[in-house]
Amino acid sequence: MKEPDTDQLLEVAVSSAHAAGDHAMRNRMRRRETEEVFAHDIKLKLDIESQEKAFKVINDAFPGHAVLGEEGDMRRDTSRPCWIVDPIDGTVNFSHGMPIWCSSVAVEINGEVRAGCVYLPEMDECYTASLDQPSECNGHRIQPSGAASLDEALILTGLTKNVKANSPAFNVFESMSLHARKVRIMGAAAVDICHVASGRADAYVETGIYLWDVAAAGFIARQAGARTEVLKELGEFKMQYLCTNGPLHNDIRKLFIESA
Ligand code: LIP
Repeated sequence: MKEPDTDQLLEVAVSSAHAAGDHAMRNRMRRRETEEVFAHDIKLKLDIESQEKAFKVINDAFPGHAVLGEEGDMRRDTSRPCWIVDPIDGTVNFSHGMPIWCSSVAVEINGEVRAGCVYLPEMDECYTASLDQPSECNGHRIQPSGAASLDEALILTGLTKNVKANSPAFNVFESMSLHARKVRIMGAAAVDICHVASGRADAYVETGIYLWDVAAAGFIARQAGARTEVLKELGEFKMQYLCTNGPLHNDIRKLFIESA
């Protein structure tokens, strides 16, 4: 199969993320219609509908490509270009009417991301990058912060839906909070990682995050000059993941590993 042009991949990633995000946004009065409810998470009807919107854009443009989405279709086909979609990252935020959520679309060829888009409809921000184009937010170049010492760092993290009493995530939170200026849980991993890419935050770390949460945003962050690392693979697309501005990487990695 002839490799598609990178500009075209980016264009489709952007259209697909907009199709998902705009659908959720237009239907936000239905944000409490649940498909499944868990103790610390929910799946919405709009998650599923928005993923269908994103997949349609991809399938129309590239009928031969594979798709992998948070909602259901769980195969990572590396024999052909594979699109990785999270139609609503930050579903709980979205469902409560908090504006921090996004639609995330990345495309991989031979297991490497070539283009990605993270779109925040309510914040009117669209983060993009491709192998040929730098990381941008709404068409403006972005870059990570230059913070080099932990005591000036703003670190973002999250709590997996499987959180339990005495979960290592609480130890990590405590230890980071005691060393950094602030630790925040904003509720949408892809948004957090884009904040590291654009210098609003200095690092993001989480255990139990999924490939579709990090595929586009991690690529955007790397193309902006940030550093990303899968600290541990946890199976079924789940992982322990770190993204930093670069200078803080080793210190935060060490702190995380010591406290997790
Ligand atoms: C969620 C995240 C959130 C994280 C959760 C979860 P969803 O994704 O982005 O920040 O802490 O582990 O994965 O379920 O809203 O797409």
